[in-house]
Amino acid sequence: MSSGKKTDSGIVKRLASEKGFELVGIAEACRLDEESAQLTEWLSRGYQASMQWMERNTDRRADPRSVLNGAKSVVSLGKNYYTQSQHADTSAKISKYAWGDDYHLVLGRVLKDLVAELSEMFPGNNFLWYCDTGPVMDKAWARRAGIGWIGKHTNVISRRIGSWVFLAEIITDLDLEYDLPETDHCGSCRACIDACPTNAIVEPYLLDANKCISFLTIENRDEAIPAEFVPNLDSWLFGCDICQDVCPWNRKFAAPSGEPAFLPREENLNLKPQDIHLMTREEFAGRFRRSPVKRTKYEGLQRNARALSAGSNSPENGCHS
Ligand code: B12
Ligand code: SF4
Ligand code: SF4
Repeated sequence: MSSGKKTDSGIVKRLASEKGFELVGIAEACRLDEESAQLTEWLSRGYQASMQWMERNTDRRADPRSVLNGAKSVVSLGKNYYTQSQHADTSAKISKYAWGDDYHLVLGRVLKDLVAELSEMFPGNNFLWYCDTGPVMDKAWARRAGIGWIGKHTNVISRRIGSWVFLAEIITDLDLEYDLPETDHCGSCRACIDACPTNAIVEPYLLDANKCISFLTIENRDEAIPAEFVPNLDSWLFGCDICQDVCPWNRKFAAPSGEPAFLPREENLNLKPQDIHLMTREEFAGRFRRSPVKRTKYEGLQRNARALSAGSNSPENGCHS
């Protein structure tokens, strides 16, 4: 436990909300005992698939004090990225988080400014920001800091704005007042589990990345999507939003983001696999400049488009020739 006089967290929260973060909460920087045991269990089951980077730095992931010596507080931040746009009916689908500019770039700029202002305000203290940019468990901190709970689909849901939010943190040795963790509000619902076309949510709160379309189309580096999943891609070309689309908390509480950089690039809402087949490397680089889609690389997007074309001709989709 920390000792001495705590700093009023209101100042930090006000500054973060002025910078556009809709959700701000603060947790004690301590060891994530329960969550790191769950991470170990998740890894031991092989649910990280080929994301070997998830196996590294587990000690640092477990304790922010190993990232910043003397850390006292973790400021958890949430940024809404929801927009009301829809894919065209026949479009190959890109998930919402990738419709506009890459959040690592957009939020990285804001976080850098925020940390600079905090450092000026509290010259004797240190501040480190993360936004899926290092060995930090973004969702665990969001729950502990009270900004949302981890739903059965394993994404963080805010009671106020749902789950279409990016998460970030500032780790600091400033001793701030802490918030209470958020409690679970999934209840008996299992809409996400039932809607997942590949049964990737193997148990409530437990996701097997090997089966998740988001992994298969983004992080996966294999030359082909495994045949068993091809008929079930449900037109997803990059990422997947199904488990969040069906969540009652999003249906009721999602509200448009005020961040113009997250608005969809028009062409991302109406793409055909044929457009991808015909796309050159140069066109790919130009079209997806500053976009998260770059993560899967040219080869990955081509592979995904091939799988969608193959899937639309598979027997499961009614083509019994
Ligand atoms: C690896 C990763 C992935 C992997 C694995 C996903 C996963 N569930 O872990 C893949 C590639 C599949 C993925 C997909 C997506 N991701 Co991702 N991903 C991450 C990353 C880098 C690490 C997550 C992690 O630590 N996983 C390890 C396991 C152990 O954690 P977990 O599933 O969250 O498990 C927790 C609980 O479920 C629970 N738990 C685990 N096991 C058990 C067992 C029992 C019995 C119980 C009760 C509880 C329990 O405890 C765990 C620890 O708290 C984070 C960024 C970061 N640095 O944190 C982004 C992050 C989670 N991703 C994000 C996003 C946006 C997505 C996608 C929506 C993108 C898309 N549209 O395609 C999808 C969502 C898919 C889904 N249903 O989760 C956001 C989520 C924002 C939010 N509101 O929660 C994050 C936080 C990035 C960010 N900074 O904004 N992602
Ligand atoms: S992102 Fe898609 S494939 Fe992954 S768990 Fe959610 S619904 Fe299933
Ligand atoms: S769909 Fe239902 S079970 Fe799944 S995360 Fe949302 S509220 Fe929880």
